Parts: sequence; structure tokens; C-alpha cells
Amino acid sequence: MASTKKSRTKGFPLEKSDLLDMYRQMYLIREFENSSAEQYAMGKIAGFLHLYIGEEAIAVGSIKAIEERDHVLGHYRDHGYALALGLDPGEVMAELFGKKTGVTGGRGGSMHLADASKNFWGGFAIVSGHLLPSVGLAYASKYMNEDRVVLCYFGDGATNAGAFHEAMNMAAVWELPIIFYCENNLYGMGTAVEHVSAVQEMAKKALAYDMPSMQIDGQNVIEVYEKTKEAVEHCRSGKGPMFIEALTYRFRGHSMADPEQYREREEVEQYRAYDPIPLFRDRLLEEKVVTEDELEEIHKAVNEQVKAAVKFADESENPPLETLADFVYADPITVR
Ligand SMILES: Cc1ncc(C[n+]2csc(CCOP(=O)(O)OP(=O)(O)O)c2C)c(N)n1
Ligand SMILES: [Mg+2]
Repeated sequence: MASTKKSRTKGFPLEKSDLLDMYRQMYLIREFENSSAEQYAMGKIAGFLHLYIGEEAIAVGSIKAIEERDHVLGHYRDHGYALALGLDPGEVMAELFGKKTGVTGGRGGSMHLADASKNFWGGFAIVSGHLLPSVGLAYASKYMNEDRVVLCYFGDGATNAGAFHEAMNMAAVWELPIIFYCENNLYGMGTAVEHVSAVQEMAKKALAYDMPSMQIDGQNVIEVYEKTKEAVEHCRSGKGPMFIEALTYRFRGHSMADPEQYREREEVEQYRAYDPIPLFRDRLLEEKVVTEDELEEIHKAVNEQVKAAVKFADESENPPLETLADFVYADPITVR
């Protein structure tokens, strides 16, 4: 959500405070996740932990392009969306730790972050499981004349699932205000895209539904912002859905349990040249939007914030045992 002021920084579509905010968010996601990886190694986080490291520009650039009333849904690699939407890092870390103070009371963990007050509906662990609920929200928006756009993020792997095709079809038939946001990081777990997808360019899949699409550089936060803004305007003007394929790469394994035997170290190193954070930092410095000192201040503040988030999670209580069955719809005692 960008500032509404008209002033723009030379060479950029946004003013300085927005640009610095975007840089801060990307750096926060990176440091938050580096720290969560450490916490995982110390045994403080149970279950899966999927890191977004390398893909931060997508969440940050695209969420900057929407309004507060718009809906956001994503897959299990969801820390970036949560932090870009402004969820409290302490409460997100506490959720990873399974603590009572977590964003969903410690019941969902890393893959199920959500906050209804921000229209952030998850964090879904089932690949493509959120695509049809996303279409449902877009349908409600149109039916009730709410002028809300749905941002639905998913991976390249999800485009091979049946629900993807059902969702794309219905959204196109009903001309719904939804952006299908495909983060193509070239792999689904340990499987390279070329082994499982008949086409290598995910944007081509939109052609089958006569849906307009764009292929964008997911490592360039400004491009992500500008293209998402265009897509949001398309949806808001009643022209129906849009498909965006953001080209990206994850620098870490699929999850913390991934020995990464399916790709060469050299490949990962090559892609590090496209790390979205230094790319944005260098551009801000070159265009003299920011000084090294200002960046250093941001780094310091974020590092403190992440430390405080871990402390908050560490010091928070576990949910009490007697609340174990709260929010479970079926009675666990009587169901056989
Ligand atoms: C229906 C379903 N099948 C299989 C899995 C196991 N699984 C978890 S993540 C994943 C890969 C998905 O890859 P992609 O959609 O490209 O997202 P990425 O992890 O690359 O961000 C798979 C197969 C699952 N969670 N759900
Ligand atoms: Mg993928």
C-alpha cells in the first residue's frame, strides 16, 4: 500500500519514504528468515519451515501495489506476505514457535500464517488448495460490489494441479477481480519445472483461458510494483482476472529438511547475482535516493526488531493443554 501523495522520486514510480519502506521490508523478511533458520536448528520450531529467501521482492513489490481492503492468499512459503502486510514480527515468530501469542495462537505454525484484520487468509499447506477459495473471494467481491482485488500467490508446481485449471476457468468465465500470481522459482520441491510442466513459461497457461498475462522480473522490486499496479487497475476496472508469472529463484532448500541433491551449488551461486536486496540497494545508491548511512540505520533497526521478535517468542507461553481441542469442529472425544 503506497503513500497517496503525488510526489515521486526521480527515476522511480514512488516517493522516497515508500522506497525505503520497501527496502526495509525486504531486509526484514531476509533477516527474520535467517533468524528463523537458526531457531529451527536449535529445535525451537517444529514441523516444516519453508524460506522465501531470494523471492522477497515479489511479496514486497506486489503488496505495495494493493489497497488495505484487498484480499491476500498464498501458499506455505508465507512469511514474506505476512511481514509485507505488516503483521508483527514478534507474533509471527511466536507462531513459528507454536506459542500462545502467535498470529493464530500457535495452532498453525509457519505454513498457516493469517490475519483476518488484514484480509490475509493464509498460508495454505496444500499445493493449489487456496486457488478455489481465492476465486470465491473474488466472486464475493464482484457480487457484492466491494471493489476488492484478490492477490493469490502460488508456485510453478501448483499450475499442474487440477484446482489451478478449475480456478483459472471460473475466474475467466465470471470475469473476476483476481490476480493469479505465479512465483516461478524453477522447482517444486526437488523437481525441476522442465520435468513436470509441458510448457516452461507459466504465463502461457493463461492463454488456454483467454486470460491476459505478464511475465515479469521477480527480482526487481520496482518492476514487480509497477506491473502489479497495472494488473490491479485492470482488475478494478472490471476487465476480469490477470495472470502474472514472476521469474524468481529460491536460494535455500525447499524446506529446512532439503539436502538439495537435485541442483548444483554453482547454479545457486549464479542466481545469487540476482539477489533482489543488493540489486535494489545498489539502484537506490546509484540514483542517490539514499546514503550508506541511511541504509545502515535501517539494517540496525531491523536487526533489533528481529532480536526482539525472538525474545518475545522465547518468553511467550505455550497454549494451555486444556485448550488443545479449541477450534476443532468435531468433538475429538466422541469421534471414532
Ligand atoms: C496437494 C499436494 N501435493 C503435494 C504436496 C507436497 N508438496 C509440498 S510443496 C510442493 C512443491 C510445490 O512447488 P511450487 O508450487 O513450485 O512452490 P515452491 O515450493 O517452489 O514455492 C509439494 C509437491 C502438497 N503439499 N500438496
Ligand atoms: Mg516452485
